[in-house]
Amino acid sequence: MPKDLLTGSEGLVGSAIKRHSSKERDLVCVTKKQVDLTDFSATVKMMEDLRPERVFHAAAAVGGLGGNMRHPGELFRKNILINFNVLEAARVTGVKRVLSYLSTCIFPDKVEYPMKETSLHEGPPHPSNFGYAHAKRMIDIQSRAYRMEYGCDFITAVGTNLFGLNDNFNLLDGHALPSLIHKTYLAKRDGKDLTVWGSGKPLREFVFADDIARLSLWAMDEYHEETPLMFSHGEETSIRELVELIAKKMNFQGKIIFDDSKADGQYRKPSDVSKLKKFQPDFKFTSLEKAIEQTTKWFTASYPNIRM
Ligand code: GFB
Repeated sequence: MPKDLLTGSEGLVGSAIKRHSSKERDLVCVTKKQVDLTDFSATVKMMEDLRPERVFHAAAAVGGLGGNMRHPGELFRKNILINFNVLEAARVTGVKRVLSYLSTCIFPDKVEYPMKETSLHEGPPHPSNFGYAHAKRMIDIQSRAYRMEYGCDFITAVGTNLFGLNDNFNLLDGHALPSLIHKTYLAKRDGKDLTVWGSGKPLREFVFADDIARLSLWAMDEYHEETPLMFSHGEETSIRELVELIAKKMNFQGKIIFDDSKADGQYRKPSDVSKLKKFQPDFKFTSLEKAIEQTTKWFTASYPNIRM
């Protein structure tokens, strides 16, 4: 049976790919406890031992707004090493296909909206994402440079604000949606107010990780272009609307406070989804309400055995 390798299999996107992987393929999952992807010799040895035909590269060092602002150096260093090592080890061991993940937060802060895949390098990213964004942009450069010189059929997909099961629910370093689910759970349990960072005005495209997994399996089979592909429905939701939806789904009746002393980060980063629609006109994204319902139910049932 043809073998696929999945990096980051315990993470948000990786665990979703595992849930959706096809029975016709042998999906081998490696976790950071098994292989240190920041170490090239360990990475290439793993690829030589496994000899996968294709790699879903979902491993990354990720922070939300808080984490990114506090650790620009660490996020740059770890992601540059992980990404270079995985793509170079894949190349030298003859892996046919690598699908890697970019993110809308790495796009230029001042760019024509909605953002097109081709505008990735047309200006600096928002300062809050400085280290992470520059490291992640190099996946696009490495994938395209390897395609030019070595004919590597490596592709990249752009995630927006992804969420779902097995997310990082850390209250300081997590992304907005999982951190807010965690905060709402604690505020309800302890009868406290729910404090939200910033004004609540920023807009984000929240996409369910299971939808990214389904699109990833399709792209690995069918997408062969050098330019990244936006994996999003293109619908924006304000942080305020998000919090109200989470509170409703978790039946939180307490007070919701917006703490203006905390950063808003980028105001919005809408993605142009016309290219995905051309390839996948009938793809149905999970509704935000249904996805949040599944995620909050999973969180409440799993707590405290969650990543936090
Ligand atoms: O997902 P997030 O942390 O990062 O969203 P970005 C930040 C937005 O949510 C800001 C508001 O407007 C915050 O003010 N927010 C409100 C909160 N309450 C909270 C909270 O409790 N925690 C957090 N984290 N935010 C991310 C990048 O940028 O975009 C990631 O940091 C990733 O690396 C992701 O690429 C796609 O959306 O600003």
